[in-house]
Amino acid sequence: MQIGLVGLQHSGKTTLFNTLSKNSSNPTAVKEEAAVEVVKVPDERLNHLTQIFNPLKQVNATIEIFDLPGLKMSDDNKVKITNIFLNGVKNNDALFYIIRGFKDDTIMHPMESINPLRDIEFLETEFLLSDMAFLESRLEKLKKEVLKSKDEKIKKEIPVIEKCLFHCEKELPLRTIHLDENELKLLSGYQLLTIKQLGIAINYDEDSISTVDGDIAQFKSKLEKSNATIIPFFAKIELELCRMSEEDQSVFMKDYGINESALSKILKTSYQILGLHSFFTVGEDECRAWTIKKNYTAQQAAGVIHTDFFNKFIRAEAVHYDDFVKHGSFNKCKEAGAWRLEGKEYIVKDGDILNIRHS
Ligand SMILES: Nc1nc2c(ncn2[C@@H]2O[C@H](COP(=O)(O)OP(=O)(O)OP(=O)(O)O)[C@@H](O)[C@H]2O)c(=O)[nH]1
Ligand SMILES: [Mg+2]
Repeated sequence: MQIGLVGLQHSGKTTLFNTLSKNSSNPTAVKEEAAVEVVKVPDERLNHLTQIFNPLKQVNATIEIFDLPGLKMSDDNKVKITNIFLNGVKNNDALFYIIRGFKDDTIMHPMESINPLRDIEFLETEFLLSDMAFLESRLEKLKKEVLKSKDEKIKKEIPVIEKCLFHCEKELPLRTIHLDENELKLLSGYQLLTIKQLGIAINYDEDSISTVDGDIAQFKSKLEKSNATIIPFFAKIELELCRMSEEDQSVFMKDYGINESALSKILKTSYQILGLHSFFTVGEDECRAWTIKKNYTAQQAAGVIHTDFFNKFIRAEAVHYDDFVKHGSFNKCKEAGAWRLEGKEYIVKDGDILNIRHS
């Protein structure tokens, strides 16, 4: 899973990125290309399973986080969406707008004042215009090609592009359009921005902690049509805290009145907007968390572990984590009727512990 941090210049993307990667020394230098870091997804349930099974290793799920260079303004008050930027986010599954909420006169804001709602709406509009420009030029090209070529793919693509354009013309982002699997496949190679799932993270300073919740509630009601999740975070405070031990960190966060770290919020939101959840495998070698789509069947989940498990799937032995913790062992789960044998169509639940039987 790939997540891209995008936004106007100096909103705190790199500061956030450094807290996520627990790297407090990376200078927040201006870069032309995206920096990437593979982040372990913290998982209390997995930690607990590791304590019980005492395996050789614990393998957490991971997520790749991309720190994109800030978007600059052009002279006509538009944002410059460069090819470097588009290439940087091309394979991202979801984007997070990193929006400036902190006040600091020594750090310039490209629009010269602090107004998170304006910045969010500005990015939404600019990204939508970028998508429309792309779709329009693509459509024009396809309409020319279709006259010369008998390629069925071109014929199929035209109505999909038209459908997307029609949606954008209503000022709606492509993430809110319904596309079937074939339509999505046709669009998958393109550099569309609003088709990606969206989280919005607003970077506040210490002085705003007590008023943040009210702000966020207000933004949520104004941004309903964006279909995005909005979270506040405190990059500068957290960057200072990430040098401390985890214990000290949580004490200081409580002192500040911050009840959850930016990393935790970003990860939870990513799972939520991408419709993902986790299942576990356990054993003497390793205890491991796997990330899958919420609608995955047991056979598809088995395929995430190994393609052979998909092809040679017989059954999945399943116990839910909560049942396992309640009863204490697989044998006790069997006695209590909490141990199940599931077929390939079974929809895996968040927190299932699976053992795949295969031929
Ligand atoms: N006062 C204050 N400064 C902050 C906060 N968050 C980030 N900064 C500072 O703002 C400046 C820009 O932060 P960066 O994290 O580099 O911002 P960025 O979005 O990566 O910037 P670009 O990559 O140039 O777009 C740095 O000097 C940070 O130390 C904050 O919450 N409060
Ligand atoms: Mg940066």
